[in-house]
Amino acid sequence: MSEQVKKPIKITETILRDAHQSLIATRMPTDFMLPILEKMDKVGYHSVECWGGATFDASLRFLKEDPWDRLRKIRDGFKNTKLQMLFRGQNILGYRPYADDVVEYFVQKSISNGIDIIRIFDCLNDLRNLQAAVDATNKFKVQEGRGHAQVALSYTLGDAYTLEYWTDMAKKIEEMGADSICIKDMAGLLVPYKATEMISAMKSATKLPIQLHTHYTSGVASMTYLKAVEAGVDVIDTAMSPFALGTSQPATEVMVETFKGTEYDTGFDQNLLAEIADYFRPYRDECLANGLLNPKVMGVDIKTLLYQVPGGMLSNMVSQLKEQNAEDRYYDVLKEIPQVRKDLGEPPLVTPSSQIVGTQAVFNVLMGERYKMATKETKAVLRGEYGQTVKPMSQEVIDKVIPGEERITCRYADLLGNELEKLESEMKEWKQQDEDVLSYALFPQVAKDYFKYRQAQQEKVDMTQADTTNGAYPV
Ligand SMILES: [Mn+2]
Repeated sequence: MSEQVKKPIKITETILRDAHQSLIATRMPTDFMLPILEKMDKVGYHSVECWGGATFDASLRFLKEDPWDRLRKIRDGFKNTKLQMLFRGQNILGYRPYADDVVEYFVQKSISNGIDIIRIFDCLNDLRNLQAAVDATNKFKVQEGRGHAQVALSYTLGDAYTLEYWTDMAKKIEEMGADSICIKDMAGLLVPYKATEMISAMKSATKLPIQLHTHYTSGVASMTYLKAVEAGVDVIDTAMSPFALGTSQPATEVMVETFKGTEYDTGFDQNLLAEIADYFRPYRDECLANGLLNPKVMGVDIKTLLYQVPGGMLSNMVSQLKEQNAEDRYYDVLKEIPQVRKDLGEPPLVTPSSQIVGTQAVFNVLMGERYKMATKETKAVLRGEYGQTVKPMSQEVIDKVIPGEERITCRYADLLGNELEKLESEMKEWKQQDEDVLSYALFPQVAKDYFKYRQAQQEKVDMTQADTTNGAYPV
C-alpha cells in the first residue's frame, strides 16, 4: 500500500465569537476571555474567530466595553494564531448600507488593530456588495503585511440554488480577488450527502481554499463536516465543547478525535483542549444557572429543516405574534414565508433578509391580505436597495407596494456620497481614538451612551454625585 498523503483538516475556533453569540446572546466579557488566550494560542488553530457579527453591538450596548480595546487585548494574547472576524459586506457590522469610505476605513482599522482574516458576506449573495470590502482588505494587506479576504456565500435552498449557481459564484469570487471562500450555513440546512456534492463541485470549480461554517441547530452538523472533509474541504468551524452544539457549532474536541489517525488528523493535543474546556465549563454552568443559557437552544430544532427557516428567525416571529395576541397564526405565517421569499426574489434567509421576510409574512397573515401593508425594508428590497436577488421579484407585488417608483439596478453604494467627514463632525466631542468614529457610524446612539459612560469612568464620578436620571454614570 502506498503511504497515506497527509491533509490535516484546519480548524477555526468560534468560542470567542459565534459560539457565545449563538448560545448566550454574545455576552462573554473580555476579562473572562483573556486568561485562557495563552493556552488557546498553543493549540494550532488555523484561526480564532473573535470579532464581528454581534460582538461589536453587544460590547458597547450591554457590556459597556470598547470593542476595539477587546480586539487589541485579544491580539496581544495570540502571538501565533490568526484572528478572524465576520463582516456584513456594505453593511459592515451594522444594519444599513454604508458609503465606501466608511467600509474602507473600517477594514483598515480592523486589520491595524489585529484582524488577519475578514469573512465578508451579503444577505442576497450580491457580490457587488462585497467588492469594496474585498478591495480594501487587499489594499491594506499590502500596507500592513497582514489581511486575508474571505468571501462567504450565504447557503440556502431553492430552485435557483443549483450546484451550477454555487460553482459559478465560486469562480466569480476567485475573479474578484478573494483569498478564500466560505460556505456559510447559518441555519444548518446543509445535510451530509449534499455536502459531498457541494464541496466536490466547488473544489473542481476553484483553486481557492474552501471553509465550511454551519450550526448544530438541525442536528446534522458534525456528519456534514465529516462528509465535507472527505470531499476535500480545507477548513471547518468548531466551538470548544462547553459552548458547542445546539444553535452553536459542532464541538472542537469531537471533530479532532474523529479525524485522529486518518489523513485528516489535526495533530491537536487533546489534553491541552481538555484544559481549555475546563476553563470554560464553570462559565457555562454559571450561564445555565443565571438563565443566560437557555437549555431550549441546546436541543435539535427539526423545524429548521422542515421550514428551512433559521432558528433566530422563528423566535423573532413568535414574539411578533405574541405582541399581537395572534400566536394561533404561527403555522399560517410559516406557510406564508416561502411565498414572501419567492415574491422578493428567493433570497437566502440571513440577517437582515431573514427579518425582512419574516416580518412581512407576519403582516400579510395578520392583515388578511398580501402586502396591504409593507414594511419600509420590504419597500427598500423591492426598490433594489439591498442588491440584486437570484430570481426576479414579483412584478405584481412591485406594482402594488411601490407603484410608479424608480427601481435601482446599480450597486446602491454608488449612489451614496462619502460619509466619514460628516460622521466625524457629529461625534468629535467624544473622540478619544480614531476608531471611535467607526463605533459611532455603526451604532450612533449606543456609541454615544458608551462614550458618556467612558468619560464618567475616567472622571471618577462619585456615586453620590452621579445624575442617574439624566444618564450620567457612576464609577
Ligand atoms: Mn454562524
